[in-house]
Amino acid sequence: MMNQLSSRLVVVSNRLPVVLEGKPGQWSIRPGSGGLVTALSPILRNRGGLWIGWVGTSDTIDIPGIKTVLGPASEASGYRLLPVFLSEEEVRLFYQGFSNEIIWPLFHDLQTRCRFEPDYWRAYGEVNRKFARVVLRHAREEDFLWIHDYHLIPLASMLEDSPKQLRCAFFLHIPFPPADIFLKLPWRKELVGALLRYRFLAFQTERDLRHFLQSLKALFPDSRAHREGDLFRIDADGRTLRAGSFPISIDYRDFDTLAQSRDVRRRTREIREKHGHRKLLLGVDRLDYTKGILERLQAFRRFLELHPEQRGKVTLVQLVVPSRQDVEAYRSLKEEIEKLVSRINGAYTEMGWVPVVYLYQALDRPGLVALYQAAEVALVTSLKDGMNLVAKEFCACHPGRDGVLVLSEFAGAAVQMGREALLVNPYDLEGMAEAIHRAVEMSEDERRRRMGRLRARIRQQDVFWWVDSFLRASSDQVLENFPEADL
Ligand code: GDG
Repeated sequence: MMNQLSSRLVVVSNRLPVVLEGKPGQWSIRPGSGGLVTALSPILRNRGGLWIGWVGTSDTIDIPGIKTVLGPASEASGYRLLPVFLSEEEVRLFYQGFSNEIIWPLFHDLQTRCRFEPDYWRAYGEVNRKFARVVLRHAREEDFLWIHDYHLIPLASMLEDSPKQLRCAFFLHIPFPPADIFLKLPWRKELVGALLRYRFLAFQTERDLRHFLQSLKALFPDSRAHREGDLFRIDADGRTLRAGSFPISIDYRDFDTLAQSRDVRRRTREIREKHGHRKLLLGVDRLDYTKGILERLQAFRRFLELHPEQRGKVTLVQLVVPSRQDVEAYRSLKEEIEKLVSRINGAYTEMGWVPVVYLYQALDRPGLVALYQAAEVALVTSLKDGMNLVAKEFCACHPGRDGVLVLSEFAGAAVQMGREALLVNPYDLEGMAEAIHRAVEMSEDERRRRMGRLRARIRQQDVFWWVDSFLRASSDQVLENFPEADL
């Protein structure tokens, strides 16, 4: 059996794991945060890997300047960061267009938000070809290529024309929709056909994988899929590949340790004091219509209507992190959220108590962890979500086991956390209002019991477990038939 990752790892994602700041001639770079970078960095360092991705700016004038600052950043991280440069037009058509106005809404079951523009599709192909050129320049045949997410679905097919035989695995971070939704996509066969060009496909949950298999069967009626242990073997369009589900997770220990640090405990106390030691409910989301922020605010209003005795005792803190501000749907969502917050506050504010505290900003990590810890209840009410890491982070930040998680049944996280969290249907406002009530009234015993179990599971199934299980399951498939002597 092939040793788990006996070859070099090449990660390809839409964005590099660094944040580029400044302007031509004055660039600076800071490392990105997040579990994925933390989990992959040691592997990339040990094997001298590569990470290929877009730098996040459409400034193509000062490419040499950007490359100059990436050099030291590569040295600091211990693996090479290789940039892909996109023009303004490519960002508009490929990133804002095909990725965020077609795949993103469609894969979250919101097909009415899609703009099926043929120009978007063409740009999607062209940019993937651009990524493919960078990959082909730097990757070697014996490498293990791990391609991430919906921006890069066609990448494996675009590497195929080259005489260099590259072997790729793919992980989809967002959900895969049911066939009756997916089949609305004008380029449905091309996209599923492109996924078949990978040797290994990974989804967040078994539900996503099954949805993919439904569309596969509809579009490639001769295809066959059958179970092989935890995986599926797929024979379709002249290819054989394997597919499985691998729920992504967080660096549990890092959050847990930070939550117990002196600085964060002090900040937690300060937050609680500022809110007069009332019960804090918390929402933390990127600005996105899939996160169900409006529905959550409506449910909170209904809770205040139905339970007048709770007024003045409970505060909802809603942190919204700016995101995709160049896409119209996101700008109007921000306005709608702000209007609804003002309406709720206008209706219920009393002297010394404001029901909704709305923060539109990104906090630093200790600030975020303190907020998680200060809150008694987290409201994760996505209309649909690949996983939702906020749900896991909230639990990791409660070493005292005293938090309650209200969780959408349509978040991937519900598969692992659904028994102990209070599951809700985010479209059912009254059901959510009742779940909020149950959460604020839950006895300490029950809270501790549920949170204790959630924490134990996330501790065990953390992001390192996720990377390890993905690589274990995929490396045999990806590197199959590869002559060992060449490794
Ligand atoms: C996609 C899928 C899937 C939030 N506010 C701040 C901050 N955050 C960080 C959180 C968390 C991350 O943002 C959000 O992750 P999610 O998983 O909730 O959502 P997406 O961004 O939509 O991610 C999702 C994920 O990919 C992984 O596969 O779970 O379903 O949609 O980590 O901590 N971080 C900081 N300040 C903030 O104010 N520093």
